[in-house]
Parts: sequence; structure tokens; C-alpha cells
Amino acid sequence: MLWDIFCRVIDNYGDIGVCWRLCADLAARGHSVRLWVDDASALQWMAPGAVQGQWPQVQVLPWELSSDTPTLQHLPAADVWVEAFGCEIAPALVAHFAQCLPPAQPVWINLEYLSAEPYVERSHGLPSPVMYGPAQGWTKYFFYPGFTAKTGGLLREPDLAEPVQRPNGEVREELWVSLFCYEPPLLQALLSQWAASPTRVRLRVTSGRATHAVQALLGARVELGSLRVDYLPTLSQPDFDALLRQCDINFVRGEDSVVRALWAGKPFVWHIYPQEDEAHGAKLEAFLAQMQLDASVCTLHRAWNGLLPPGDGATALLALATETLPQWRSAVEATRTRLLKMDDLGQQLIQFVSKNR
Ligand code: TRH
Repeated sequence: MLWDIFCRVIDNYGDIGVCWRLCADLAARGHSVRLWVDDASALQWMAPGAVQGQWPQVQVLPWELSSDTPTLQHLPAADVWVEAFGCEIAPALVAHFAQCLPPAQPVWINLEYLSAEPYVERSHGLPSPVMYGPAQGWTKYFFYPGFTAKTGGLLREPDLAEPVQRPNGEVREELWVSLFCYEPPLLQALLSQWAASPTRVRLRVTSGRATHAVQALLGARVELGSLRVDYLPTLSQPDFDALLRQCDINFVRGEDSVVRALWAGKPFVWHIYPQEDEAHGAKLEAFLAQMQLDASVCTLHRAWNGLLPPGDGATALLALATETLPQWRSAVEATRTRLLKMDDLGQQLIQFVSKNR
């Protein structure tokens, strides 16, 4: 099938990160994909070669062209439209394909944000009739990623790598930690705890906001007591995923990397994307509940996200003691095993489209 995927980058890398994974996944399953995106800059490092047209079966197109009727006239009609995260497809594109003869009605999917909240099961797959405009009478469907069998599942490549096992016990002499975050209020306390730790800690800090947040606290220092900091360049998605598999603890953020942390199978702390209406608190709690984590790990999550009263946070860091890691890791592995039994998001989308064509 031919898929059109529409993506508008709001901020950070989640929109394009998720859309790109979906494109690559569909292509790997034998489909052809056009990705319409208003800012493809992050793809230069996330998926080298993609923008240059070197990715088999995926064409990256500038968003502006989706309003350019002469361009559209040369394009075959897609079988599927995926409107990611409520970005509105350009009216000119809708009009063009609706006015073709015969009209090229695609399966039109609104791909939503990931959440473990109960509304996801209720809303997944619901139709929404298009009430006006050139596509009046067509139907859009809501497609919700999620963590249960009644949702659209999670993005997962068919050849997903196994978590890296340590040959000699759970933790090597040096604790390896990846850091991908916004500006967590506990960061200073965390760095101080690791500087004073009996175990050496190697902190692998991802580029961008995480690097800026650490450098704002440490300045030019890269060693502080037991703590050693590596600042990483921007990584391709496969290299980012490999980083998570190699570390003993992963600090991740936003929509896509939390899923990758699950697949990496290591203890992780999620910095949830903060929302203005504070909706992220409920979203975090729903996620923690389905993970069935120890109470201390849940407290650490709340503190890392600034959702505890100031002062209550510092003791939360005790959850990171090396003795507690094996138990924490078992909890992540149990969730990973459960999720692996579900169909992944790519499979489910293909099945959904086949059923609704
Ligand atoms: O960058 P994010 O914070 O994106 C956010 C969230 O998804 C949020 O929910 C969304 O609403 C907002 O964007 C608009 O975190 P996320 O989702 O993990 O996306 C990061 C992507 O970047 C992910 O695909 C992994 C990728 N990445 C790399 O490929 N290489 C790197 O070096 C790094 C640091 C990230």
C-alpha cells in the first residue's frame, strides 16, 4: 500500500521521531511511504540519508508542497492518510484527492499521542465522520497507541534487539547511565549523589537540552568525585536505541524514548512532556500503575518530574541505589515481556487499514 504520513513539528523531537519510526517500519514491511513534514532538520541525524531520498520506499516531502496543486497532480493517490498528533492535512491536498475522478478516498487515520489512561481503550478505533469540505461524507478514525490489547499498541520493529545482559552479575564496576531529559528539578541533587557514590558512575548525556541542563550545573567539569560525564553527539535512532540497551539505567523523556526504554529492558526514569494544563500528572500516574513498579521508584518518578512538594524529592533518589536495581529491572522485564505478546503499532495499523478499506 501507499501511505501518506503528515507531521508538523511542535517542539523537541517526538513528533518527527515517532513519524519517522512509523515510516521506516512500514517500509520494512514492504509498504511505500510519503512523509510530509514541515521541519525535517532532525532527520539529518535521526535517520541519515532519509531527506536525501536514500531510504528505500520512503520519500520525505516538504509540507508546503502538500498545498501545491501542480505537484499533487503528479502524485498517485495514497491508500492511507495518517494525520499525526492532530496536525491538519492541507485543505488543498484533501480537495485535490477528493475531486479526482473517481475520488481517491483513503483510509484516514488520526494518530494520537501515547497514554496509559483509560480513555485510550474507549477511544481507540472510533470513527469520526467528516462533516464539511470537499471530503464531506468520508470518515476519519482515531488510532491510539497504548499498552493494552484494546489499544493500537507500541511501535516495535520486527527484529527488535534483545536487552544487553551483563556477563558478570547485574552491574559492572562502573554504573552506566544515559540522560535524555528536559530540565528536571532533581538534577543537581542527582549529580551530587553520584559524585559521592561508592560506585563509579558514567553519565552519558545526550545532546541538546540534557547537555545544556548538565553544563548549567557543572560548567566545564566532566569529573566530579565518582561521577564522570560524557557529552554525546546527536545519534541516529538505531544508535540511540543501542545506547539505552548498553546502559544500566536510562533517563528518558517524552513519547518515543519511553517506549525505547521499555524495549531496552533496563531500569528507567521517565521525564514526561510537561503540559500547560498539568494533564501530565495523571498521565504519569497511569503509566506508573500499569508498570507495577516499587513505591520508591514511583516516588522517584514524581520527584524527577517536579510533582512532589519541594524538599520531598531528595530522598526519592535513594531508589537509584545499586542494590535495588535487580528488582527494578525485573519489573521492567516483566512489562516488556507482556508488551511483546501484543501486536505492535505497525502491524495493528496495517490490519486496521485492511479492515476499513
Ligand atoms: O524530544 P521529545 O521530548 O519529544 C516530545 C515528546 O514526544 C512529547 O510527548 C511530544 O508531545 C513533544 O515532543 C512534541 O522526546 P521523544 O518523544 O522521546 O523524542 C525524541 C526522539 O529523538 C526519539 O525518536 C529518539 C530520538 N533521538 C535520537 O534519535 N538521537 C538522539 O541523540 C536523541 C537524544 C534522541
